Amino acid sequence: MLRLLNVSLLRYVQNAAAKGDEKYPKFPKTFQYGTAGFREKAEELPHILYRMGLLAALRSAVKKAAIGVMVTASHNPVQDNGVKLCDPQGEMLEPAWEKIGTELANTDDVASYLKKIIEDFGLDSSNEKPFVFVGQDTRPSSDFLAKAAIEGAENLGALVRDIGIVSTPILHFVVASRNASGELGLPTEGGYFNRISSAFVQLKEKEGLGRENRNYKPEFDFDGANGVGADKMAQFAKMLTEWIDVTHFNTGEGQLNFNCGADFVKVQQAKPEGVPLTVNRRGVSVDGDADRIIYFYTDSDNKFHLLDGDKIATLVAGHLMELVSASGLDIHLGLVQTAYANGSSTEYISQTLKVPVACVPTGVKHLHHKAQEFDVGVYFEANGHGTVIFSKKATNLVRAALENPELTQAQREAAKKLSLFGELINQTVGDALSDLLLVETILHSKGWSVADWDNAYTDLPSRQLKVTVKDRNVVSTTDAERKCVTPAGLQDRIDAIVANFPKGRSFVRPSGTEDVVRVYAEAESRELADELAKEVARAVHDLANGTGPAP
Ligand code: 16G
Ligand code: MG
Repeated sequence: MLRLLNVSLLRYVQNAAAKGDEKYPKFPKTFQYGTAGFREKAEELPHILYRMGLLAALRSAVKKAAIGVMVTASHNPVQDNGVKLCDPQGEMLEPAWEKIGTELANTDDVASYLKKIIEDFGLDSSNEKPFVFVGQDTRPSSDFLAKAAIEGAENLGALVRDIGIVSTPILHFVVASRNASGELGLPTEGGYFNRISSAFVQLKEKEGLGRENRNYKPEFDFDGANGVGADKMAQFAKMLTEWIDVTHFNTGEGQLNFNCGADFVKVQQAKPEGVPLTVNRRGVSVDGDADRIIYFYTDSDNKFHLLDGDKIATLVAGHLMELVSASGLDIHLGLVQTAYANGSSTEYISQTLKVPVACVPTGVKHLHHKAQEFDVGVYFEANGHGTVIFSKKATNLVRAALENPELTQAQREAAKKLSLFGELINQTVGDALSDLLLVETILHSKGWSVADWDNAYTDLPSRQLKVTVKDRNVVSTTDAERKCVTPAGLQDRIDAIVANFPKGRSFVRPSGTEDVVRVYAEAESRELADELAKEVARAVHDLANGTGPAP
């Protein structure tokens, strides 16, 4: 019986490889499964998508669970596209399989490579068909590329469910939900909307406040980056009219991510185009696949304020910490950041909120992994990507507390809220829309305007630059990217430069998604931050074989 199934899988292999070679010939270039999967110009990708369909089918056979394939290049320009796989619990693909993905993408002999995977993992015992979900963003190239992935998976005998245009977090939710046997609700986009909106409404009703609360008003502007987030937010907004009043911008009338969206707002530190300037009104931007979120507003002095992932992390960690204390439960909450977190945020979280903070290298998987070490782990990158995860221990403690007669009414109420937050939050991956409703819930509960939130602490001015070099891999780092190891002498130079800047901090790292070295700097004033970044960029250019003119 076992051998028979193995033989049939191997029979699929020849055929699947041959069909792929014919229809999706390899683009002559070396590709790498990076921190966010493959990301390239769309026309280079068809064979990659087909092969990632094959890989998803095998991954599903290995895990005996549904796997996801998401076609997107997130915040990148519309001409780019990409693909990433999502593992059974909605987490990022396991690193060992990133390597397998890279090898499969580059091999000239697909059939032999597939056979090797089948043999290495002993894929002869599965009596269930592989199951693969495929989702795509709104890029014009996404439909064709998604079809290539579907073909790849089907040609290896997988059952494929094409869920069409969805945000990345919806794809992750659907995969996790299908593998959680009903615990998360239906494994569909509808199931996602229902779970999150129902938790949101219940939290609002529990608070027993009106639509408005002190300085909190339910109105805000939403910048959809001309991507998938626009349409999905419109659906939430329709379900939640009683509680939020959203004005939608960049809903698809303009170009995806062009002068708008979370990445633009964060990097340019400027309002997205298309959104009118209304003093002191909350604005929210998401990125092209709606897994990142940034808030912003302009004050009465015409000064632009950015409320990034750090501000969201502090708001969320602070609020959940209050609920944990009120519940009296033995739950340890911690926050995970990267070196990009503004120094003021780290100080505020550890000194004022008294929440333990960990720092890890850039990339969601590092944050997610570290957050799992806490009972409740809050993680956010400054760029607006993040979420909260509740451990089994925390979930069970909260669940038991709901019915525990020995607790006070107030303790049970706090536990109930924690439980609802656990449903409102998309725990599988950072989710702009779930994060948005999370922030709105907390601001409403506190009665805060966006300025009240912003005033919790003041960001140090920061600047990011990039330097093109001959080979970015000559720069290597340690201590969660805060110190650089090679090239020799660069860290000493950075230390010497930083010493001249009050409240100065700077680090450099090779990008995981672009062929550049990134420079981050913060200092006491805007001018000093800009100058510090420039001086460090010059040092990188000098010592790491910079190409082009010196910064
Ligand atoms: C990817 C990462 C993101 C990180 C960014 C850094 C995921 C899903 N995404 O987009 O977390 O902030 O890369 O880019 O892990 P960089 O290495 O080019 O600076
Ligand atoms: Mg994204």
